[in-house]
Amino acid sequence: MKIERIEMHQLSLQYVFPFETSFGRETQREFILVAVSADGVTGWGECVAGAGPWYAYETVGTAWHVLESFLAPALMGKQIEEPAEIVGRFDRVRGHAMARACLENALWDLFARAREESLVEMLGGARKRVAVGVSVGIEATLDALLERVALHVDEGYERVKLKIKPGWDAKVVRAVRELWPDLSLQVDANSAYQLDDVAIFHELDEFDLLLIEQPLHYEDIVDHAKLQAQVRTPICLDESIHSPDHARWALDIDACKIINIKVGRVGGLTAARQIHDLCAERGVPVWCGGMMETNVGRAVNVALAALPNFTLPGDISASARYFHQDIAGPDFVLNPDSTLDVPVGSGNGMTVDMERVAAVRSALRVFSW
Ligand code: OSB
Ligand code: MG
Repeated sequence: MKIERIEMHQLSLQYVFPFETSFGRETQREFILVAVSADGVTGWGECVAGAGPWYAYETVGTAWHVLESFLAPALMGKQIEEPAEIVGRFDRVRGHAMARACLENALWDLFARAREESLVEMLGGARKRVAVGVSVGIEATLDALLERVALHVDEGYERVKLKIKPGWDAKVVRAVRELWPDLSLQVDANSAYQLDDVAIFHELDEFDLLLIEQPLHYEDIVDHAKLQAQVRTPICLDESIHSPDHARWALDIDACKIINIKVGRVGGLTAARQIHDLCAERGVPVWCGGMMETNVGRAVNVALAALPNFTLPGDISASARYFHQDIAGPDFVLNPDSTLDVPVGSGNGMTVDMERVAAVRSALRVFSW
């Protein structure tokens, strides 16, 4: 297919409730949505870079720059036969995985739609439903946190992830564990600790957690390997894994026992599937992380999580957990068994609401051939 048109939309949506992690609190999601068209078909991709360089160095601003100045021009007018081809074309750009990923994901959607196939079929996933959980942010008080967890447990989530940071860790986990002894529970530190804090991780070892996510430095694997050797609970890496090579390096030195795969962080669906395959070969479970996406990004996550080695519940909650009104639909609704249905429609299964996009848009850039 010859790529004839690329649109970049900068959008902003208010969260249903603020989300706080060890790197800060946010009340709205700013993001870029891209549309790639060829032969009268359009595919969509969501860029998961955020407003500031907190989770990763990429931001909406850097992604916009890299997309506009380098990636979109490299794709415009090109004849492409497979979405994976783009990986080679984008190789010259070092880093900027989130910018690369949104265009690659738009191509997957475009090709799937052109072939009248679903994204999950194109990826080779077989599940009709995927197990999911909910990521619970840091709250002002322990009571507020317990209320929030109760709300999500009542909604039907069978797995909860608690965001932790120094001063908001063992006592919070203990309180949640006491109220919900059988809940599948895990924690995410977003790099808020150092190896010297090992005593806290020994304390966390008591609570039968599924995993401890990214406790140490966001680029580290060496200290994580030292920590994993000293704790029982599996360590899961998020921020430190940017590519299939990073996954291999981490597994080679036993820096973790589990990997959180985020499509944006690793540069697209091709790399995400490669990490899935590598982990499957090594007997290492993976799960699908989330970046507070709209339904466009969520549809990609759900399709990816339908691959066989995604054996732990993903951070892919129902649409209602994120925004009052999404920019695409249909919404994802939680099934009573804490799963989401995998879309079966053509492409990612989503229809973008162009009126809604226009209403929440702050910038638009169009390339046409
Ligand atoms: O570390 O997993 C993370 C959101 C933004 C940045 C980093 C993270 C998260 C989440 C959100 O935990 C999970 C979700 O999208 O539901
Ligand atoms: Mg994380």
